[in-house]
Amino acid sequence: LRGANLHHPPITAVSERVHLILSGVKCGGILSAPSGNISSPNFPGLYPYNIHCSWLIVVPEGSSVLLTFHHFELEYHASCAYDHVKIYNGVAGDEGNLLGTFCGDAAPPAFTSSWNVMSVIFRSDRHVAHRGFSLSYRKDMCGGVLTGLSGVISSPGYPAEYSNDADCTWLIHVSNSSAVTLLFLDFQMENNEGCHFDYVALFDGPTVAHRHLGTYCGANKPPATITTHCFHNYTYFCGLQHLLGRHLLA
Ligand SMILES: [Ca+2]
Repeated sequence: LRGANLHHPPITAVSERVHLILSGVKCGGILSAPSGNISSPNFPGLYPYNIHCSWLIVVPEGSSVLLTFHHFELEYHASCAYDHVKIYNGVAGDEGNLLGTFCGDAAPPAFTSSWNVMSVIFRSDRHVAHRGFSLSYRKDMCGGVLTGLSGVISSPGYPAEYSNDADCTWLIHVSNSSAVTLLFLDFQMENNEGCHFDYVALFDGPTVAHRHLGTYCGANKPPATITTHCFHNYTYFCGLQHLLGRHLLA
């Protein structure tokens, strides 16, 4: 256990900080492979004191990042003020995109980013080290945010048949006063009346509560071209659940 005067020894603090900076443990970096692993330095040994690591995960645009912790053991503090892991939906330091700050022994839940960039920050202070953490990430099978002037969306594994129980969401985000035109190049899905099983649904906004543009499946194919008025500057695809048919390409 840490005592209050152990944590902030007033006389030795400066010399200790100099020593730790000179020890220069390297960590962090940019990860652009479709999957990978991250762990605290020295894992599964004790992590170093006074360390700051920053990992940036970047997967192809239109994809999202799925993050899963396998081991988590950091020094506990009620507000994680000593040692912590921070997860950002995007680049680090943008506190509006902070998904959570974690410490102690309770592993963070699995996270999925809402676009193609995710950041992991690890900090330790100058006393009390534990074994740290290990996690893996992978590019999600489908879904994501598209911000370019043009892009391609296809069902998972296209042109092969899509899998059962896929549930993919794409968000097309364009600048103010732009219209979005969707060209359906190929569309082969399980046919069922009402499109209750496999379907593609379009919404003019970031949630299913926004204006519904249409739901399509099987013989109920979408028109070759759909142009939205971009009421909310978003177009949102939702669905592809319980997929049994062939494939789709938009
Ligand atoms: Ca510590």
